[in-house]
Amino acid sequence: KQAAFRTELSSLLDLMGTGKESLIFMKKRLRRLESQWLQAARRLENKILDTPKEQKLILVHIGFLTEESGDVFSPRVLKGGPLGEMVQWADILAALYVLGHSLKITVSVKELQSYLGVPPGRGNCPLTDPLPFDLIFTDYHGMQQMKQHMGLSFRKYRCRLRVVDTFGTEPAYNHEEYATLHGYRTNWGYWNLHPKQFMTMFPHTPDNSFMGFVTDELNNTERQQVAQNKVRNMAVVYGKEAAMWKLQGKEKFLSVLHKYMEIHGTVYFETQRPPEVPAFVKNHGLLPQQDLQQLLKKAKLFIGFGFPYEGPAPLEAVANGCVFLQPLFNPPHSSLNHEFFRGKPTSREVSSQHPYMEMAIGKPYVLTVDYNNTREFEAAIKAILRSKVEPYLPYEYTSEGMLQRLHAYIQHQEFCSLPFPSPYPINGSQGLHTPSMLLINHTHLVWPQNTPLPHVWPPVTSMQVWLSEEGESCTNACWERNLVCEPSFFVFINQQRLLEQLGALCDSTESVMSHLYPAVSLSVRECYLQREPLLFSCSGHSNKFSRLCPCRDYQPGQVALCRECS
Ligand code: U2F
Repeated sequence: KQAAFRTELSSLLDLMGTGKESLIFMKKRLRRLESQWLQAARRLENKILDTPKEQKLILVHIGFLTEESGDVFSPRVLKGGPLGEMVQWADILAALYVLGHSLKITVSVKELQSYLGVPPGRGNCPLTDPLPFDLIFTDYHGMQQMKQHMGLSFRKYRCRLRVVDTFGTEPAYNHEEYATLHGYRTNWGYWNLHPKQFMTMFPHTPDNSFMGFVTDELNNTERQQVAQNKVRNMAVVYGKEAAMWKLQGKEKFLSVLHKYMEIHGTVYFETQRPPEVPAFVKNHGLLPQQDLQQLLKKAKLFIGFGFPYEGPAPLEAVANGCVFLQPLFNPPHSSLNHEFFRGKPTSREVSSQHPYMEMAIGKPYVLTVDYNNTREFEAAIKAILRSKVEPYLPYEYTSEGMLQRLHAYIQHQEFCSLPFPSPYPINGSQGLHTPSMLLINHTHLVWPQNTPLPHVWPPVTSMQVWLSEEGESCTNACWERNLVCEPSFFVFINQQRLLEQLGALCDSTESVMSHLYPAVSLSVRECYLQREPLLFSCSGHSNKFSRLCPCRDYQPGQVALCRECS
């Protein structure tokens, strides 16, 4: 059946259930952004007239909101607790619905069981085949619940899962046996999914799929109003919970800031002003999203104290014409050295409060400075007072951008036809005597004759192959060339001949299970190929190796899609 893009969101609200504060927050957001979603759908529809639009049956099971997982989020919605995940789930629901798919939504294990066909009271009964959904969007909590309640069929159907995972899961942590043997075991990882089944809030690692969320878009009238009403010396502090204001040395830089600007906050409080918030700060209390947007439209500066990491608010601030000022982390924070990231299935190094803002957006919208250096901090404030910036929002965070990306994933990403999790046809040197050649930019891609090319998306024609510097990851090697690492292409390039074409000398070549391979150790002329496809990793790096990297091009403002992807 064809998916027809929808022209209303109100029936979605009826599918969502009631009661929880989190659901109320999400529904309010959906109502507020309804016309933005619908307009975006019309625009996208006109752009992709010729692409396939198969309607999918989709189950959305939001595990972190279930009572069975403790639901610690709902009671904190009105108290300054995390809202980023709710923002994202509301937007995922909107996008799936507007794209015309058939949805079932659950926030309880009981409903989950009924949708999966498990009779009540028979917790671990294997599900009756076939699974009545093409796709299941869930999170780590939800996945755990499904594993418990689906019995054996969980393994069979896990290729249909899409796991919304804020900070991401790197391949080394995802592969159960490898993670256990090599110290990558965490609270979350080791599910042996295809790493692209994990979908992140920001494009953290190309090993996962970038899901994202959306931000309010300004029309021309609103842009003009923003230009007219900006208060040059007004700053809003990022942090809706008093604890976020506890940063060491905060008094010093707040007083510097106060010399130049009027400081506003949106910190939750019950009866009294929280002691962490200095008296000269005008605290509005936690605001409804819409009112926060209005405040940001007036403010010139949105300033972060280092926590929360990587939330939606800085993007909203810049979209409303603020400059975002944030602390640089030196050394970077990661699961190896910071409590917040400990136990998360990634070793990503977080170089500032919000690396996406720092690297994908940057100056003049985002300034990242060392807050311990008062001179640098003060210089940044002065520069902001002088600067003139327009509201800015990358395409990938607009409703159209999110619809485009999710549409492409739903129509093209396919993890069930891969042997799961056993290997794709991996060829060491044995296939190279009768190769067929494909010319990909500067390299010859070799694939043994009579072996079908595995189905991949994005199309392999967007590929360029490079050798990284020693110690460098493929993520960085590609990024330096204004390209993105594309893990789906590793399967094509896992070949000694390609390493040699790029200048590696291979006195020996071994095929090994490691998230660092394919790679070469240049000094000892040892080449290594990958034996386990689930371990192909853009993020892996080690000082000993130059990595063989599959890069691809991308659309400006939409890093998830190659230039010819739709
Ligand atoms: C992030 O979670 P947070 O909820 O702390 O992220 P924020 O960037 O602070 O904001 C989330 C939303 O809260 C809204 C604002 C944002 O869309 O419009 N809001 C509001 O409605 N009223 C206010 O007064 C202030 C903000 C991240 F998203 C999570 O994934 C992480 O777990 C968490 C910790 O790093 O940070």
